[in-house]
Amino acid sequence: MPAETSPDTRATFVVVANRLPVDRAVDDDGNTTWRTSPGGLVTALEPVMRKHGGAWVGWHGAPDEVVEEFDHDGYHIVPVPLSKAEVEEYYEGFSNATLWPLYHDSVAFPEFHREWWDAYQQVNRRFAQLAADVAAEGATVWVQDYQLQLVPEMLRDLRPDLKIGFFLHIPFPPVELFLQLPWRRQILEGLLGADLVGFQTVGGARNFLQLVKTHTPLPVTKDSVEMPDGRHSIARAFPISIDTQGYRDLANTPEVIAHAEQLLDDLGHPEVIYLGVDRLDYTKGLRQKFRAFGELFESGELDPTKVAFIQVATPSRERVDEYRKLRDDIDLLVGRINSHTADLVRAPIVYRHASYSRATLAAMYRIADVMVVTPLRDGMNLVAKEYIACHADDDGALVLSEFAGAARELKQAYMVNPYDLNGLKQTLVKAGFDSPAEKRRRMKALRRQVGTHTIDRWADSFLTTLAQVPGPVH
Ligand code: ADQ
Repeated sequence: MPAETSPDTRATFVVVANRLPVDRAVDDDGNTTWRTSPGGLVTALEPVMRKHGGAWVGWHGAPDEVVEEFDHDGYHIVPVPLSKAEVEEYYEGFSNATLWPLYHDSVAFPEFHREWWDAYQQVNRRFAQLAADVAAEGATVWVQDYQLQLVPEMLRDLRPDLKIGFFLHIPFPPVELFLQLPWRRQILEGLLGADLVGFQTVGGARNFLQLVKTHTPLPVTKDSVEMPDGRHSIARAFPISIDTQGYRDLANTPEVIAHAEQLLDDLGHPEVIYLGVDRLDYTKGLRQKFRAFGELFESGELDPTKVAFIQVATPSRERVDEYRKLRDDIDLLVGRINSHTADLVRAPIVYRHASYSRATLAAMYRIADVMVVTPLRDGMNLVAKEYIACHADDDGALVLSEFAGAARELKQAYMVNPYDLNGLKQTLVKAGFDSPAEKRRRMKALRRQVGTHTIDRWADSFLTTLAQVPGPVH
């Protein structure tokens, strides 16, 4: 324990994640403030953190800089320093150019570099050490996501008294793909350091348990792995969700309603509005989506004077080559489709490579007749759930890829295989022009699901299960 952390300031609940839930902002007077930042993981965990209090260990986003610990919104922030080389090798390299593509069905080619792996181990060790320093005796530590898969085991070595949970936000790949990883044994052992390893889907948990069975000597009974120290490591699915009521309330504020009206006016009140909201990532199926709409507009199956497709894509990982290439490809594709229209006022595709506030997204969700979510592979996909929460009427429709984790729960969506271009086109038209009764039936069921399966329930269910896992036999 470092000298400056006294036992009484240590936390009984600790989240460890690659990024902190805050971004730095400098005001006009040059003062630094920290604002809660957007993104899947933060969106998901922020309400949980507020409820439980505690500490959050994560990187603050600037390389080669040491930031002191501080308090924010009722919890303690522990910034983890990363050098420029570590950001390149641990984050952009091993996390986002090795693990991310490998865990998403290798839809882009994963690169394997030994130096990246060295950096990954080194940074994981630092996160584990800082978590060990801030956690109180017997505390619960919840480690998040693919960047930190070695932390559970490293932390257990440092602090055997802790309850350690791990949650993987992205898919856990099929056995054959995982086995490509030269460091597969170390990753499995890293994860097994946790008392509870959570996945988005039953399929992810099954893949993991299958690997443990076939590639470690450890006995596996159902979802439980018996560890040499007598404790058990449980692997189970905990599908993540959103703050449903929070989104519902936001979508019904006068400001958001007014903004939605304004957007409709600006777009010229199209008969049908299709909407896509994604991080600009090659896993999200953007190319497939644009190609489908391009063909539909060109063939006249969708009339661009009556129908609009709005796609917003948050800039993401722009220093990783594959993402720069995607950005250029999409710009080219959208430009080509839009240049084929004779309409001088509005292009058929409204594409913005930009980030928006939650309120602006809520306004977009309100006016979207059809939400189009077509990832090639996705751990869950929160956008699908946000749409259902914000689109208050039963007249909406969700087109959803069967390869998103969300498809396991949102069964009444208009399901698509994004690789099947003709099938995708047919379903897009069907969802846009289906009978009101059919749309209502589907939306009602979807709203029931998202209304009852919330982020609170996700966190409660994970943390309750974690608390019940028996510790080591002494
Ligand atoms: P992501 O891959 O980031 O998350 P997703 O679940 O869709 O994917 O979350 C994206 C978040 O960013 C949503 O909250 C969305 O509102 C927001 N967002 C998207 N586009 C935006 C824009 N243009 N402007 C502002 N905000 C935007 C990872 C996994 C997912 C998993 C989540 C949570 O890849 O599968 O669902 O973590 O576990």
